[in-house]
Amino acid sequence: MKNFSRLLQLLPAGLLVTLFLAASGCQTGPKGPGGGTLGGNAASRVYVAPGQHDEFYAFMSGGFSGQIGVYGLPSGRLLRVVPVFSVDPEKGYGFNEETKPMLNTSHGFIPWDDSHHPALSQTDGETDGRWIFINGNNTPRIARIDLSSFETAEIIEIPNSSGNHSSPYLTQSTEYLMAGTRFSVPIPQKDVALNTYAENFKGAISFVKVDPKTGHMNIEFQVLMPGIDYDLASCGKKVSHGWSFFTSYNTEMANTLLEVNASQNDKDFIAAINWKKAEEYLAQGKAKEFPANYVHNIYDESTQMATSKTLNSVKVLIPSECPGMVYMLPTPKSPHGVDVNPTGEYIVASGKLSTDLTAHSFEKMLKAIEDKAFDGEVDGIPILKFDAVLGGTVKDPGLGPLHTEFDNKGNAYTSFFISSEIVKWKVGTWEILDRVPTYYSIGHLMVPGGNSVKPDGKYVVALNKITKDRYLPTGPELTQSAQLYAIDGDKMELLLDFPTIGEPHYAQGIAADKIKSRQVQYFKLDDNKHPHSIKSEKEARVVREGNTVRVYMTMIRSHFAPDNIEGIKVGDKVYFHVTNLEQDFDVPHGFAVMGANNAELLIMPGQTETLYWEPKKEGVIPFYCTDFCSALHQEMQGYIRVSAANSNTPLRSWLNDEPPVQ
Ligand code: RUQ
Ligand code: CUA
Repeated sequence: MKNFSRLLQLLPAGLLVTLFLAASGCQTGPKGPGGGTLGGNAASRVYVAPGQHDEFYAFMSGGFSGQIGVYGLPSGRLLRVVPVFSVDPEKGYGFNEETKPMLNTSHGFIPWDDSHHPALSQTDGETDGRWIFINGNNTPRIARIDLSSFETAEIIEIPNSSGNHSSPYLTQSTEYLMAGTRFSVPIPQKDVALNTYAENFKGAISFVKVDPKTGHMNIEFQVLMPGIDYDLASCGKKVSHGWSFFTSYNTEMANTLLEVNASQNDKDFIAAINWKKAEEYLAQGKAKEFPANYVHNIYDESTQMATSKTLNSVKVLIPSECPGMVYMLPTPKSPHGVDVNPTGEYIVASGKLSTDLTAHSFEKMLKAIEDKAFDGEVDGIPILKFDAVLGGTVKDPGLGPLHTEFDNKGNAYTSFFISSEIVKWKVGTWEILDRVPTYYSIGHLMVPGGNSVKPDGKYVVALNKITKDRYLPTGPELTQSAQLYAIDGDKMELLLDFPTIGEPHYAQGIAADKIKSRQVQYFKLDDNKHPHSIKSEKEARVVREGNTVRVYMTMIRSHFAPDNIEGIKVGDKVYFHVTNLEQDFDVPHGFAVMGANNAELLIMPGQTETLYWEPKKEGVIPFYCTDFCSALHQEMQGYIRVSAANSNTPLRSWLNDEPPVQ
C-alpha cells in the first residue's frame, strides 16, 4: 500500500486516472490475503433455517434499474423488488391507470430512471421504519416508499437540478431531505455557450421538507451555490444537527474532459450549510422566487389513485446575501462520499485521488467560523482554513476511498474502490485496525444503522461494482453482487456472496422488528374509496359511455364477476376496473387479457386496479388470473366477445346466470 501512495503523489492527474481505470478493470488474478477462504463456521452464521426470518431488512438501490431491492440479512435472500422510478411488469406499476401518474415529470411520462441512495426515515437520529426515500438521479426526483405496504407513495421532481446525485440525505428527525445537483447548469435554464460555464452555471441545493405525520414532501427552498459538481451529502447529527455537508468536485469549473481537467486542484470543497440559519433567512423573506417547472405526484391510499400536479416556482436563497449560512471546507482531492460519525463531531471525506482520508472536526469548524479563520471566498462564501477545521487524518489507508459507515464501538469502515477492500479504522485515533479484500471493486458499503446515531455492530455489506469470476457466467454480464462480512469481532470476516438486482449503490439496513410490526396484511374493502371500486359481485356490471366501456369486475377465489362479456366493439376504449374482494393475507389475484398492449395487473386483497385495453379485431378474447391463487386457479378465466364497430350485439355481462337478450 505504501508504494501505491508514493506513486499517487508522484503521478500527474491524467495518469492517475489511467491507474484508476486499470486497477479497477483487471482484478481476475489472485484473490489476495484470505481470498475465497472462509472461516469454517461461515455457512452456519448466514444460515436462516427454512421457515425462519432474517434478522435485518436490507434495502438496496437498483442503480440503473430505478428500483429498490429488499433482501434479508444475514441470508442475502431477495424478498421483494419495490418499483419506484421504473415501470414494473411484475406488479403493473407504471402500466395501470392508478400508478401511471407516479412517473409523470415536467418532461412527460418517463418509464425509467437511475436510482442510487436509499434513506430510511429517522426519528432522533434512529431509523424508525416508517418510510424509505430514494433519488431519481437522471431526471431529478425524490421518491417516498411507504414501508407498511412497500409501495411508492410519492415522487417529487427537483427543479433547477441536473443529476440529482447528492440526494436524498436526511436530517436526524427527517425534517428535511437534502438534494444537491451533480451537474451545474444555467439557473434558470437558458441557451448559452458551453464555454461560458464559469460565468453562467450554478449548482442548486434543494431542501425538501417532510411532513412528520404524512411524509408528504415539499420543496421548501433552494440555496444557489457556485457552479461546481455536488457529489454526495450527509447531515449533521446530535452536536452538528442543523448543518448539512456536501462534497464537491470540479472546483476547476471545467466543462470538458473532466477526468483530467477536474482533477487539477489539490483541494475541492465540502460545502457546509447551516439549514437552521437558512430557515431564519427564509422567515425573514430573504428568499427570491425563481420560476420553475416541476411535478409532484402523490398516491392516495384511500382512493388508490395517484395524481400529478405541476408547480411553477421555488424559493431561492443566495449565500452572498445570507451571511453565516454557507461555508466551504477545503478537502483533498475530488472527494466522493462524506459521512458524519454517530456523535456528529467528525465529517469524514473520501478524497478519491487523495492518499489520506480526511476528517473535519465540527467543533473546530465552529471555532474557525467564530475566529474568521478564512482563506478567501467563492461567490461570497467564506472558505475556512484547512488546518483550522482538520480533525484528523487516516494515513495511507488504501486507494480510491469512496464511502464510510460506522459501527456501535467507535469504529469506521471505508470502502476503497481501486485497492478493492474495506478498511476498518478508529474514529479519533485514526489508526487502521483491519482490512479485508472485496470481490471486486467495492462502491458503497452498509452497516445497518451505519449512518444513524445508533449503528448496529454485527455486519457490513460490501456493494461491489465488478463481479468477474464470482458466479456462474451469464453472457457478457454477470449478476451484480454484494458481500456480507461479520464485524462483531476484532477482525472482519467474509461470510457470504449474494447476487443483487441492478447495480447496488447505497443501501440501508434496519432491524426486522421495526418493519415487520408495521405491515399491512390486506387493504380493508370498506376503506377502499377508489372511484371505480365495487364491494360485491352484485355490483359487477359493464357500462357504455359512447365508445368508452367500463367493466366493473371483482375477483375472489376462484372466479371473476363477470366472466362473460358481450357487446364490446372494435375501437372501443375499455377500462377494466378490477377489485380483489379477498380479505386475507397474501392472496393477490392477477388479470391478463389477450392482446393487451399493456402490462398485466397484480391486485392485492381489497385493492382496485384499472387496465386499459383497445380491442382491435372481432373475435373472442380470453382473460385469466395470472397469480396461482387456489387449487382452481386454472379455472379462474373468462371470455369477452368483440364485435364489429357497427354491430348491434347488445352489451351484457354475467357470471353463471346468463341474462336474456333484450
Ligand atoms: S455513489 S458508488 Cu451514487 Cu458512490 Cu454509488
Ligand atoms: Cu386468482 Cu389465480
